[in-house]
Amino acid sequence: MADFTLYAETLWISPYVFSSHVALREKKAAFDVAEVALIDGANRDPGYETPSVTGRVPSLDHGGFRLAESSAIAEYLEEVLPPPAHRRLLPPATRDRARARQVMAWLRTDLAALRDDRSTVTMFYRFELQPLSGPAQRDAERLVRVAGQLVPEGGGPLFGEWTLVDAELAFMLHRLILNGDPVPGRVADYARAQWARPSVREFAEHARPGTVPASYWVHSGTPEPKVKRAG
Ligand SMILES: N[C@@H](CCC(=O)N[C@@H](CS)C(=O)NCC(=O)O)C(=O)O
Repeated sequence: MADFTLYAETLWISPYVFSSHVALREKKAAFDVAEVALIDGANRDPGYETPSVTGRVPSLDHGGFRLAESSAIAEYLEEVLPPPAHRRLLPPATRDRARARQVMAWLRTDLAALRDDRSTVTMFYRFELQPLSGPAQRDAERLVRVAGQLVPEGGGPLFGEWTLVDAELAFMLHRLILNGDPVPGRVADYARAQWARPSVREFAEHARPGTVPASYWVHSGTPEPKVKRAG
């Protein structure tokens, strides 16, 4: 039996499930995935909602202990599967670790217009999207500026060695890259290199339903992508 169960969602598009899935793989943890049909509101079923506390995915079961919130899950995994026996998720130096937490918190709370205009469903399903709105364009510029400030001159991970923030920042940048929105060379090279990492590929290439069910827009609260008019 696996040590952990990761509660995920059926479309494999959640950036937060992505973070926890990558973290478990990088730790080489033995884990199963249980898909929760957010598209049918199954996360509001008391059988899921009560033990997860918040009713969101991801949540993690570890021997009967249930934990949600992807950043809390990363911190928990770092403690129960500590380095050096298991790969580090956060940088070893105090100030680098603080900076990594800053970026991870920022990615979870800011850039709302960009997250609406280039929701993760547009990364994994094909839409003919309209150009970014003014606010989303400003978010994109801020994201690129922040990444440009943090990515080392010669490329490579932000803190010398790979950490989870590299996967999360690359995921955010791929909202633009996968939709053909411009990202300048050094930042794009960084994001593409991080996107090629096996733990990241596994999530990106995971099997998905062929189409997005209509119920997704009802239950997820995600606005339907603004597509170009035909003709
Ligand atoms: N801050 C949370 C966000 C989790 C979250 O928003 N998950 C979404 C899927 S991407 C969800 O469960 N939505 C269903 C709902 O809120 O009803 C984390 O980092 O884990």
